Amino acid sequence: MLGIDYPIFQGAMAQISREPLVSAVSNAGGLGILAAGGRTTAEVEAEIKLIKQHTDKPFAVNIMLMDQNSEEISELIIKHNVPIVTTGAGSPKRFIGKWKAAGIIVIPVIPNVTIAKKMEALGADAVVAEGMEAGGHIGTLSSLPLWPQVVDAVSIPVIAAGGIGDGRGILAAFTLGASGVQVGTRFLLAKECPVREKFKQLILDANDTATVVTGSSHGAPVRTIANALSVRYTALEKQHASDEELYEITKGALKRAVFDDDVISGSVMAGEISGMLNKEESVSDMIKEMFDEAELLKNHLTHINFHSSNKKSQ
Ligand code: TUI
Repeated sequence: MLGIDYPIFQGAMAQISREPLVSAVSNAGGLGILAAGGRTTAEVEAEIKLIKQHTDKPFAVNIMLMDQNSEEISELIIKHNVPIVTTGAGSPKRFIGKWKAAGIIVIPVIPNVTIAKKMEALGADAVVAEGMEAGGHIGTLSSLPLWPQVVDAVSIPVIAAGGIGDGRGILAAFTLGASGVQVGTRFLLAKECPVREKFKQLILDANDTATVVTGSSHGAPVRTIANALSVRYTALEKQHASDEELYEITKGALKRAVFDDDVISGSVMAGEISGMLNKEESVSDMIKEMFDEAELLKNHLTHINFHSSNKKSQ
């Protein structure tokens, strides 16, 4: 359906998923996705042109629907014949008609069954079902119960996201009925990923409990690596601080972490799988390693006999 070699999307990470990460993933046979979130329309246009210079393989643009310029970005996608669009943090209802008319494949990211069904009814070609193990802005359901419930509820393909970082995760997702996977956090450790060294080091150093969710009291939960910013934010939430006070400390926080090496008062968005990730490598090595592992594991699983323990006890 998408013309890619491996059934893997590189999750759109705001500020981070840009050239060269996007073209590296597409050139390696996955689907590179440019994150338009938090960027000006002119910047996104320049990135699309740059990606086209670096790859002739399919790539996608992700629209963060809470952004002010999402209407402009929606037009840009048509203007530049971007073949695939993914959406996050809202409903793409107002754009789907014109994208479909232009022959664009539309794949919304969704956090639950109700929204998945709504997207299917609107004409979405597939959905990315993202569990709250993921980094960044999240829903409330975990991947293990979310994926099969979405698979059962819709007839379009489901791409599993949230908590996948190796071949075991890929096989688990396919076992639960997914047709593909979306991986974000592991790509933070790609050599081609433009985040600064301290950000990468925080992911390398993270253990299983290193991430925290803030913002739930305001209906906008975000998962990050715990740091001074998250501690401060949580304390303010407990004191029922105003939206203005909370906004004041998070303003520009993602850019501070990604580009200024400020991982203390910056927002280090990353998923729960951070604790398992321990090496920096090229995008192509990463993708090959994950699918080699999934293939090996798939063959190994055929040797398991789930009935053998019953037989022994009879
Ligand atoms: O969008 C994401 N993850 C993100 S966006 C982002 S940018 C950001 N920057 C600064 C502060 C906060 C965020 C970082 N991470 N994931 C996809 C996703 N979409 N998760 C949840 C949803 C979602 C939620 C509600 C999708 C649809 C929806 O409602 C649709 C409807 O019909 O109401």
